[in-house]
Amino acid sequence: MCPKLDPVPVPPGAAAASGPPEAVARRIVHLDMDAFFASCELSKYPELRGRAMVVGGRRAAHQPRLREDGTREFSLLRDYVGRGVLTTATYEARTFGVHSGMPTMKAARLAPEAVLLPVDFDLYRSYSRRFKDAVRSVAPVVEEIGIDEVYADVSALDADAHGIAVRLKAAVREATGLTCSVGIAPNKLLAKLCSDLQKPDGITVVTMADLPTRIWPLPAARINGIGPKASAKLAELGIATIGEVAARDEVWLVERFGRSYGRWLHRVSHGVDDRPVVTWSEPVSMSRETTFERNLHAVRDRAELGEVFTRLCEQVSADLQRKGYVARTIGIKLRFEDFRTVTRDLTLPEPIADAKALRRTAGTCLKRVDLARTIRLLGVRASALERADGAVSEPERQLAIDFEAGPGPSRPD
Ligand code: DCP
Ligand code: MG
Repeated sequence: MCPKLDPVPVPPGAAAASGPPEAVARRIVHLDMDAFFASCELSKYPELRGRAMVVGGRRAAHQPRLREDGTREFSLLRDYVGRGVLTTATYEARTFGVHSGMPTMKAARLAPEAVLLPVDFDLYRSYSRRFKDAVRSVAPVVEEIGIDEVYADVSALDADAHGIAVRLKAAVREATGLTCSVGIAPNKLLAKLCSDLQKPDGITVVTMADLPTRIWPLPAARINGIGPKASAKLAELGIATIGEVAARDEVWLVERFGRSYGRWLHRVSHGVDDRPVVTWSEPVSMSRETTFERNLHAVRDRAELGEVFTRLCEQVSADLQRKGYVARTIGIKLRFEDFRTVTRDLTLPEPIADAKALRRTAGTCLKRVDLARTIRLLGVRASALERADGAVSEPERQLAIDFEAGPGPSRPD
């Protein structure tokens, strides 16, 4: 394990959260694991190294089979039939145009010889814990933002940015055997943008002086918070890159995107972001959803639908209990055969986490939906979370999403 770097003296309390006065330059890391689920799988099946491989679905039929001679037989994408989507792909598979979120059948047309593996979330969670602990062994302030990424505030470390990145990568590699990509910049926004610039196994250090050359040429949609709606509107206005957003003045953006989002666009396009790195944040909601192999009908497939519904409630309940939360609002999400999506929720007088209570409440929500059409997707969500030990949860800090959060499909967790 890498030794901790000696921090330079900091005022009391400064290590709990970053965000020193603006005059003090900060140094923020964004670290993101490379092809995370696929890389975890490679540690189980090292013979697949160098081969195109994708991860998706849960089918037992796609588990590798041990042959008599001790070698393993893997499923290939070309044999896949179904409606699943990929969680990720190795960089070898990406050369065929395959990527996260792509329907598996489409990926099969692009890379028929690629190996297909089912997901193994327990394995990914265990690697996630290990790499995050490794980052904490080097950096004093770490914020977990997803299963395979973290921010760290390394302003207090007495070493150059590149040296810190090398140490972080070495610690992660030693703990997991996996590679990651690191961006170091004066704030979270720029760190996240630049960790992606030299993937995989990259180190990218960006300063404010690099904004015109490194950041402005990037597509505006690369900024976390510029989603499909805002991108489409920017495109209508003839704006494709971050630099083209930055070239417009604030008033022009506010006139077209509203006060809050317009101002935010102006700030982020100039690389401004004062959000601190927080060591811990409360989740807003917990949800589970599933897309069926074939569309199910509320009456004709009642038993199967009921089983899946109960399992989703049990999973949400287990998630809540494992993480120590109770929820006051329980909701459901349905996507019909025509891709129309509806949600319903119910807020209870007392918070719950128990699977049976969750199932009962979600069932009440389901009764409020017209179930004439067949269903593609079913989801269950618990929100208005409170800590089971009585502490009140705070909304998670978010980037400005006012513009995106308007009418339209609900945002994923
Ligand atoms: N993931 C998923 N569905 C998606 C996107 C991602 O299930 N649509 C999962 C699988 C990924 C993990 O989250 O391995 C991390 O997501 P990333 O976007 O960081 O993608 P990768 O780590 O796979 O690749 P990269 O090297 O581009 O970071
Ligand atoms: Mg990743």
